[in-house]
Amino acid sequence: MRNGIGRGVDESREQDMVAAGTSVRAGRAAAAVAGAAVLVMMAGGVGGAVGGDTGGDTGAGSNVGSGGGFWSRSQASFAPPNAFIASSAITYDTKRVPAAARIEIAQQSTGSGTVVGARLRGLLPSHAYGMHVHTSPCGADPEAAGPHYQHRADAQADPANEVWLDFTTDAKGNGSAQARQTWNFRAGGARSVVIHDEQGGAGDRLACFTVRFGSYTPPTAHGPGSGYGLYGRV
Ligand SMILES: [Cu+2]
Repeated sequence: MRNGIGRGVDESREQDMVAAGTSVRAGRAAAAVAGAAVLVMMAGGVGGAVGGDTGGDTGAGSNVGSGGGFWSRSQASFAPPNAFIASSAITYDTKRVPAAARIEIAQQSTGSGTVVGARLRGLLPSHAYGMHVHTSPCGADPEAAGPHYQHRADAQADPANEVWLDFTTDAKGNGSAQARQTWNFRAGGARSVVIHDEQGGAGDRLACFTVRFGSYTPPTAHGPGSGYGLYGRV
């Protein structure tokens, strides 16, 4: 990634990745991580830049860089709550979120904030869906996911204080969304995304995907980003 001066976020991210022992190639590198999890580097933000399909039905990968940045990508196919093979993605309404529709959520967190991206396939064509980050993991009961994650608890329910990922599918039933915030998630505070039957922050819950969103940890006194480079103090 050849970013000019002034692209400090990307630069520090790359530094994190190198320091963590992961090779980076133009934002499309997929590196196998222990435990068959897959970490995908995304260039220039999430959303449309999410890398290739890793092939599995369900997959998740994440990484905490030594500079405190956090990456994750999770994907799954939707299944009803009573499916023989349980999924981390549950559909409560198979008419509007068909079983086997796919979802992928990517997150990037740095000292500058958080970007959450979503890609979906196999939904109703040309259909408006609402979607947000919620506080709790999904369950058989749509309410299990709890309320919207809020940056300032009990504050305004709007896209600045929450993570809204409303999207409208194309003619093939595919959709994508991205939300960019200047803040980061509290550790363990954001655990799912819920798809709703309408946009704008309300609506019945059609489906849910359990995602372990990460938080940002500022660099410690001796980590890279605090004056120490790969070859010593810089
Ligand atoms: Cu919601």
